[in-house]
Amino acid sequence: MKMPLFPSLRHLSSLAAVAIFSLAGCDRQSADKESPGGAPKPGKTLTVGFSQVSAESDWRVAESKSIKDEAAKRGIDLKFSDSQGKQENQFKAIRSFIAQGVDAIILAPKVETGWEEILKEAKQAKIPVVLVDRGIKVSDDSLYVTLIASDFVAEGRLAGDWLAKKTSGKAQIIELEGSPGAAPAIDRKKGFAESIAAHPGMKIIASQSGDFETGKGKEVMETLLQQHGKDVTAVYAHNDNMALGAIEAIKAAGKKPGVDIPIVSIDAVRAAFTAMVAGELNCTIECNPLLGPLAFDAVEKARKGESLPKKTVIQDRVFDQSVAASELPNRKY
Ligand code: GYE
Repeated sequence: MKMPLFPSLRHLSSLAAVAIFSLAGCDRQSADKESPGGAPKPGKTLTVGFSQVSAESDWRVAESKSIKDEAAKRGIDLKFSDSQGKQENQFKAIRSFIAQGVDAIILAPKVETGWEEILKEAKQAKIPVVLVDRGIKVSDDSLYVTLIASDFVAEGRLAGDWLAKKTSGKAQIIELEGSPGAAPAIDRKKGFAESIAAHPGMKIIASQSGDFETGKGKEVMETLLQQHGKDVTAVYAHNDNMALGAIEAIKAAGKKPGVDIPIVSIDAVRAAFTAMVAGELNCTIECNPLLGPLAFDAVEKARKGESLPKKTVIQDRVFDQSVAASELPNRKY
C-alpha cells in the first residue's frame, strides 16, 4: 500500500482525529553529486541502511515489515540492523552503514539524546539521515533530513480526554510508561498529564516503565496491583502491548479488565481491537507504524536535493469498543 506523503483523513472513528500537518522549516539537503548521498546515478541500485530499535512490540514489528516491504517494492538494497534495544548498537550499525557507503540511512532512534556525534559522522560522509517514528534532541537539526512521526503529546492528550469522559473526571490511575528516555514515553506522559490536569478528580497514583513490552507490562502491573489494588480505578498504558500485559495481571488478581478497571492505551495494533471486542480493553489511540512509503519518499527526495519539511506528522485516530468489531477487519497491522 503506497501511502501518500500526506494521507487523507478517512474512516473517521467515533471519537476524534488529529489532522496531519507538517511543521515549517524546510531543510534543503544539498546532495553532493560526487558523494554516496549524491543525486541518483541512472540504473544504480539504491542502498539504504535502516537502524531499528528492536522488536519489543507488535507496533515495532509492523514498522520493520513496512520498511522492508517498501524497500523490496522499490528495488532498494536494504541493510537492516536490529539494535536489540541498545543505542550503542545503533551507533555501531550507523558506522557500518557509513563504511559500506550506503546512499542513505533511516533511523528509528531508541532514545532522544546522544545522537550528535554519530550523525556528524554521517553528515561528514554526505549520507542523508531520515528519522522515522521517534524524534531526537540535537543542537543542529541539519544533522537529519526530516522526521516522520506521530505527535505523541497529542496522543497522550487524546488518551486523557477519553479517560476523563469515560470516568466522568474521577479516576485513580496506574500509568504504564514506555522506555525511559524515548520520545513517545516522554511525550505521551506529558500529553496525558496536561489533559487530566483539567480534572481535579483524576490522579496518577503510580507510574512505572514496562519498556513497551507485554511481559514487563504484566510484571509491573502485578507489582502495582499489590500496592494499589484497593485504590486503582483505571489504567493508562503508553502502548497496547503493555496494556495486554496489564489485562493478564488484572485478571490474575481476580478483577475484570475493561469493566472493574477501564484501560486506555496507544498504538491500535490488531491485538488491541481483539481485546476491545472481548471487553477487556476500552480504547486505543492509533499511532500508525506503516512508515515505509513515507520514509523512502523522503530518501528519494533527499538524494535529489529536494526540500523536505523538518517534520511530517502522521494523523492519529481514536478507537473505542463501539467501533472495535467493525474496524478489526480493516486493521493493517
Ligand atoms: O508506541 C511502541 C513501540 O516509538 C511509537 O515504540 C513507537 C513506540 C510504540 O515499542 O509500541
